[in-house]
Amino acid sequence: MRSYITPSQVAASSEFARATLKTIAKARAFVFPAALLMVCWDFSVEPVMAQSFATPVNYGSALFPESVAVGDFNNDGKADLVTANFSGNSVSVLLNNGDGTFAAKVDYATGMHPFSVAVGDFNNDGKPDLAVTNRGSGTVSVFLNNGGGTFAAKVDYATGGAPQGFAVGDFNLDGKPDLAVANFNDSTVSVLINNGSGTFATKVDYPTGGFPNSVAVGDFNLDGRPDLVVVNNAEKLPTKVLRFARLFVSSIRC
Ligand SMILES: [Ca+2]
Ligand SMILES: [Ca+2]
Ligand SMILES: [Ca+2]
Repeated sequence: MRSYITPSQVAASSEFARATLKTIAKARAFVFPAALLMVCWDFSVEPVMAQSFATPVNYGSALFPESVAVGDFNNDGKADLVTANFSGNSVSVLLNNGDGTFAAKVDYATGMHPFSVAVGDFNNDGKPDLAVTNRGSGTVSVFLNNGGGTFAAKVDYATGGAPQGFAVGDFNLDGKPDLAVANFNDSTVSVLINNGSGTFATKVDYPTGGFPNSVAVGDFNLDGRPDLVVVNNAEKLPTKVLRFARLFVSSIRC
C-alpha cells in the first residue's frame, strides 16, 4: 500500500519517526528537490517499526529461572538458550529450532539454588560447555558438552559462601578459560584456574568489599592481563571497586 504523509502528520508522530522522516526527506531533497513538500512513503517497508520488538513468546524452564545465557550447544549455527533455575535446582537447555522458536527444555541437575550460568569451552574441544554457581551449595557446577546439544552430568568445585555472579576469562593466559566467582556471604571472589581438560584447580580467594554479587573481566590498566571488577552490595563507591581490580592484577601475578 502506498500512502502519503503531510508535514502535519509527521509532526504528530514519535520523535524517532520524525528524525527518520527528516533524514529521508533530506536524502530525497538531494536527488529530487521538489519532494521536500511531501514525503512518499511505502508502508510495506517501515524502518520505524523495524526498530521495535515483536510480542514476546514464552518458553518453559524449571522453577524460578534466575539467569540466562546463549550458546550454540549443538553446533548447527543457531543460538540456543540455557537458564539457571533457582528453585528447580537445575539448568534448562532449550535448543533453537532454526526459525526463532525453541524446542522444549531439557533439564540437568545442579547444586542447591543455582544462581548464574555462563558458557565457555572449558575442555577446548570446540563445543560450548556450561558453568553454574550454586548459591545454596557453595559450589560451581561444570557441565561438559557431549555434542549434539546434550551435556554430561555436573562436576562440582568448591567456591566461597553463597556464590552469585561469576565471569569467564583466561586469567593465567594459557588459552584455557578460567572462572572468577563472587561469593556474596564471604566478601571474596574465588578464582578457579582451568587445568586444561575441563577440570579446575582448587579455588584461590581474594578479598572484595561487602557482599559482592557480580564480577566482570576487563584489562583496565592495558597491560595485556585480564583484571576483575566486582560490585559490592554493601559499598556504594565505584572507585573502591576499581582499586580492587588493580590489586587483583598484582596478586594473580605473584
Ligand atoms: Ca544450536
Ligand atoms: Ca567443550
Ligand atoms: Ca587459563
